[in-house]
Amino acid sequence: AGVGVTAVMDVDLARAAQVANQCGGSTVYDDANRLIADDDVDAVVIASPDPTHAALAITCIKAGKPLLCEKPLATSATNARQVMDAEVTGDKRLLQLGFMREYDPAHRQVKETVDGGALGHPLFFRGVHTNLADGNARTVDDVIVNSAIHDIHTAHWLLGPQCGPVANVFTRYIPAVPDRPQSCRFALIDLTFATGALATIEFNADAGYGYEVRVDIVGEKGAASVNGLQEMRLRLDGLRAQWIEPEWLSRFDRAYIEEAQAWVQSLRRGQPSGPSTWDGYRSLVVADACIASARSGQPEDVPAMERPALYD
Ligand code: ISE
Repeated sequence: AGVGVTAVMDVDLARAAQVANQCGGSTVYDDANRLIADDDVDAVVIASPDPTHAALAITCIKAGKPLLCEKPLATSATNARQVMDAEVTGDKRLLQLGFMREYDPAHRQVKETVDGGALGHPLFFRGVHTNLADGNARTVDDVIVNSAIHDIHTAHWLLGPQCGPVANVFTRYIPAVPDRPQSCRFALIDLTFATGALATIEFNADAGYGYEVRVDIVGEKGAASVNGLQEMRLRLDGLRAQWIEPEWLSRFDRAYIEEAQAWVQSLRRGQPSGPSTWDGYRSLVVADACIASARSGQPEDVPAMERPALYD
C-alpha cells in the first residue's frame, strides 16, 4: 500500500511486459541500469539472481535511490564490502536487505522473548532449514551463500546482541553426488559466538517432504521455538497430521508482505530501518568462513569486523 509500480525489468522483455500488465501498466526495460536511471523511479526492488545483487545495489546507491535487495547482499564478503563502502561514502542508509524472517510473526515473538530477557542469557541456537530439490545438485558454496545465509543471519539477529559476533565456524556436509565432492545434499554448520554461546544450522537441500524452517533458542532459564508451519493440524483416524508448505513463498507469504510494507513506510520516514547492508556484509563474512571450513575440513576463525557508525 502507498506505492505504485512504475517500471519492470527482465532480460526477457515479453515477461517484463506480462508482469507490468499485472501491476497496472508500467514502463518495461530489459536493462536494469536504465530502470534505475529512470527519473520516475523513486525506489527499486532487486529480485534478480544472486551474482547480480552487488553491482545493481551499488548503482542504486550511487543514484541515491533506496532499494529493497533480495538476500544475499553479494556472493562474497569482498563484494558485500564494496556495497557497504558505497553506502558509507554516501553517508546515508539506502538499502534494506531481504532477510524476510525478521517479519515472520513467530520469529518476531521469539526475538521479543529473547531480547526481553525472559529466557536469561542465551546459550544455544538451533536452526533447521529444508528445501525440496529442483533436480539439480547444488554446490556447498551455493548452499551456504544462498540458503544457510538466512540461518546465519537469524542466529546473529537473535543471539548477537547478547552473545557478540560469531568467532569460529565448522562446516561438515554430505555431497549430493558421490564423485562430485563440492556438491551438497546436507550441511551441518556449527557457530561459536564470542561469549561461548553455540549454534548449529542444519540445511537439507533435498528433504523430500517440503519446505521447513525451525528455530530453537535455549537460554539459562528457558527455551523458545519457531515451529511456524502455517497449515492446519488435523487429528483423524488415529493420526495427527499437518501439511508442510512446499516452498518459501507460501511459508513466508505474510513475512514478505510485511517486509515490503515496512520498507515503504520506513522510506516515507526518511530511510530504511530493516535488515541493513551491515547485516548482509556480516553474514557473508561468516559465510565465507563456513565455505573455507567446508574446504579445509577444519574449524575456521571468523575475521574481526568493525561496524561503521552509519549502522549504529
Ligand atoms: C531461497 O532464495 C530462499 O530465500 C529460501 O528461504 C531458501 O530456503 C532457499 O534455499 C533459497 O534458494
